[in-house]
Amino acid sequence: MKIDRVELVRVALPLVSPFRTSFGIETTRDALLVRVLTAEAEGWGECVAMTEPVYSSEYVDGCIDVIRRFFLPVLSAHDDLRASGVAPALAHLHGHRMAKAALEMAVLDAELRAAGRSFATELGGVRDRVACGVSVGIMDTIPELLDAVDGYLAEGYVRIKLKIEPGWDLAPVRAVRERYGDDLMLQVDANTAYTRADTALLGRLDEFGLLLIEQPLDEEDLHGHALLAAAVTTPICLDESVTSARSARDAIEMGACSVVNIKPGRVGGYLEAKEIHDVCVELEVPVWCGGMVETGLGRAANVALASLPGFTLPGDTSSSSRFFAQDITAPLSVDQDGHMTVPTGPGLGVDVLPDVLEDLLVSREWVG
Ligand code: SMG
Ligand code: MG
Repeated sequence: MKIDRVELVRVALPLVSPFRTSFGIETTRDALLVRVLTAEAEGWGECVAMTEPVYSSEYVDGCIDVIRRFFLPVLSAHDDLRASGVAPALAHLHGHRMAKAALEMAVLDAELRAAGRSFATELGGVRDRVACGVSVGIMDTIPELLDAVDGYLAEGYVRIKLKIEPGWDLAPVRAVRERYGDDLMLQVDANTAYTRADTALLGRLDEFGLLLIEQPLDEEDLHGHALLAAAVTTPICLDESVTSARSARDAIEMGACSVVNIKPGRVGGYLEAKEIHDVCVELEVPVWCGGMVETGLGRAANVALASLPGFTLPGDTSSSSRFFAQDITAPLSVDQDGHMTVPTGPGLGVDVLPDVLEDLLVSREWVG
């Protein structure tokens, strides 16, 4: 394929309720979409960067700049570009994985739409439905948290993830365990909010039988995670620290984690995400699909990825309605039994609703 034109589309999706994590409170999803036009088909990608560099070093304005200034000129010069060629073509340009992932996703979508193949088929999916969990933000009070969890369980979610931070960890976990019992699949995510000095505190979570503790320490502190993993019984899962198949292998081999959260955006795209999956299957480490408050585009692709065989834990693959009153695609929804159907149509298998896009539009520009 040859890229004819690329449009960067920025939309603002109001969240149904504020989403608080250890790094901040989000009330709107500032989403950057990449639309690639080729002679054969149009493809859409979604960039998971946030407005500010608070989850990782990337941020939306930076992604727009690096795409426009450096990545597109390289890709547009290729007369026969395939999705598998995007990462190699950009490999000499360091970092910026979220920006690269968005471009690769759009090229892959165009390629698969042209070929009439779905993301799930292309990536190697083996399930037509995936089990879904939900990520629950930090709340002001325990009753407020329990109300939220009540609601999500009533919707069918099979696993609850509580966002934690110092001062909001043992008490919410204890309260949820007491209310719903030991059978509830429960895990926590600290988004790097703790340090090695918190080992004893994090060890007190052991009594609650959590599935995992996600990214308790700094993203660069792999050794610290290995020390922590040796000191506590709850499995340690890495999110922010895992940026490639190589870093996943290293983290696992040094004992820094025994579970991996795979987010395509964080690692440079769905093809690298599949590589990480393959490494984890080889090393017998369970994986699950993370979420970055994606629109229906990223959500559809994540569900496709989660249909691969190594995804043995429920993902943060919640319904569009978990975050948005109005998604930019037809809403993706979890069934009453907590599963989501994997899209089967060509490419992402979902389409942007032009009128909604127009309503939520912040800016759109042709960049190549
Ligand atoms: O999309 O369901 C979702 C969000 C899941 O908690 C979630 N994501 O660190 O795993 C994580 C966070 C990062 C995004 S917070 C705005
Ligand atoms: Mg996380």
